[in-house]
Amino acid sequence: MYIKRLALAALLLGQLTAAHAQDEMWDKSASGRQHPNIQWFKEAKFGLFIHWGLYSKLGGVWNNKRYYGSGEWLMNQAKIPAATYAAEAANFNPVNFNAEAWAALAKDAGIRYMVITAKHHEGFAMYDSKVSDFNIVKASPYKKDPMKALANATRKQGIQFGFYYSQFLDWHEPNGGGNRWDFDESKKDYQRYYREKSIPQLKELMTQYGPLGIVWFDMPGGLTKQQTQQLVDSLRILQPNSLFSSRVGQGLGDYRDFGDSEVPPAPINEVWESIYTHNDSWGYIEHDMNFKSPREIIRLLANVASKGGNLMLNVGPDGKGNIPYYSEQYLKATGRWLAQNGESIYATSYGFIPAQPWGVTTAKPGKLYLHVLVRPQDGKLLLPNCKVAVTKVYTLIGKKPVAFSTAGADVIVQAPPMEAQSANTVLVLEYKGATPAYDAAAPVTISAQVPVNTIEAIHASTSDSARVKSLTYSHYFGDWKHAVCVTNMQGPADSASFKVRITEAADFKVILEYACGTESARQEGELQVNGKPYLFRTLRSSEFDKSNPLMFIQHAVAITTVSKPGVYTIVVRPLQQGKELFKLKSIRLEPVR
Ligand code: H79
Repeated sequence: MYIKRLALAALLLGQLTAAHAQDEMWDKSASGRQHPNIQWFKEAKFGLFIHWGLYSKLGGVWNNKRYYGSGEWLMNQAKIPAATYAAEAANFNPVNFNAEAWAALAKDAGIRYMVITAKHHEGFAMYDSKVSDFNIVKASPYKKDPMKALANATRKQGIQFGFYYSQFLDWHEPNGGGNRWDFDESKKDYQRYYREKSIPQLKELMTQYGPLGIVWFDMPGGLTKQQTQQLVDSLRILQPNSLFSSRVGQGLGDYRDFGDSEVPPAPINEVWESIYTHNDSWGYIEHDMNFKSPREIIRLLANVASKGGNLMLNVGPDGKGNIPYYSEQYLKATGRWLAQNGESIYATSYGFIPAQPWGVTTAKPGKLYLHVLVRPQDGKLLLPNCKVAVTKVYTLIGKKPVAFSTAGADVIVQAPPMEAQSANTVLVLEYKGATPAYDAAAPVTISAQVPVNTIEAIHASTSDSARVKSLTYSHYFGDWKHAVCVTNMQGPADSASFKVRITEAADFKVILEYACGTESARQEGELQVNGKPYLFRTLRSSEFDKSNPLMFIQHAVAITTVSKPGVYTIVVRPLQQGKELFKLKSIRLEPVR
């Protein structure tokens, strides 16, 4: 028993520190299996995540001290005793909560599914639970069940409704995961927690709130694969149509979630979701005003869709039940864009043309949507290796015809004049015949008609010990960031090489974007453009430490003259054997003016 518990504790520790590495929760062999009700989710593309709990009332402040980062982690950050924290429920009275208004906002924003926290790690149930009195009806002066009203109002708007439920972490309960400041880790009985609170509450949520589109699990722990399977099976019978998020653990979810605030670097032919929050916290923080602009949201949505996924964007209503002003305004602005351009997002898959200097693509049968994010100076949008019979091209808004031509395997679309500050101007290309496969190995297009071309690390072919890796680090507490980099280049044989297609003769300034710690700094490296060497010495930016920003320097290292268009190879490597040269995030090529 003791040994078993030790093993469990080790497992739990492992899961806590690696929790943001969501890859470990997704069993890739599961991608062949499909939930019978997955279709709506594949088509939905845009979800609204809502973090709302007792932490929303505290707003990131405890004992007059302000905390930054994930506000829903306040109890943990400030190590607030469970009893003291629980007493705060008496001050939680979200009198401004208006289910109809929230659902109407979601509708206006073009949202197709909503997931709200029924219970987060703090352990407080935001609904009428018979399983634990630590809930909004019993423990707060509000006394009503907001989830009932919200489930109904949301469905009335034709939006799928789901619950987030933290199935393992519960800082209120002696046997729940995570609270070691009040409760002795060695005395915890996780099985008992699942048996007495987690599973019974999940059953309440799955039987008393109508059909749920999703049960969004988070942070698995304390269960073997077999036990997780039993948990899933016992819940499945209650609602066979509900989708379970991959964070149920052990590869048993119905679709794949990436890490918090993570988008995969290239299209993935699976059902998946990226989750982002509107500012720097999931739960409301009164001093967090760092909201993403409508343009940022629209571009994030297009980027996620161009890789075949859904975006679920989070907002954190406050303790009175108000959605932050900027969240409301910017969601509505996103909705106005979607009302005109939704055809290029909803029910699409990733486009067969990889990301270009001008933007990204999404697709439906017979249609390719060109999301123009940067209009090239000459307006020419290159669709390289676009082996389809194009029948017409037109603007999505207004259906105005757009000129195009073919040149060998390429199609060139002549972009109309665009509003200078356009978030995303969409053109539609219709074609006949089979849809070509996405070519992940295609050369990266470099154009002299845009201010900057970025060659991301994902496109590197590496040799010897060099590796392409996704690095995870954070800004504020729990405010995760992800960067795909070429790592482990330690000697001349460890190279990263990139195939590029440069479309015009021009001089380019070459800028290496990398992170470099003290030990890596002041080493010599070599950049080659079609064999021509350019030398540089690394500059220190910052060490890699997962709880601090990873700072990337943009180090201009050379001018290179490209005398004719064509396919070129760019290689980066250390000149001598030594420490890792740097973590290379991208190579930027700026046409010289
Ligand atoms: O609900 C939001 C987060 O609160 C939740 N997922 C999103 C949707 C989440 N729970 N845990 N995590 C995300 C990852 C936790 C990472 C941790 Fe840590 C690393 C916990 C302890 C070490 C970050 C760093 C938080 C504390 C220190």
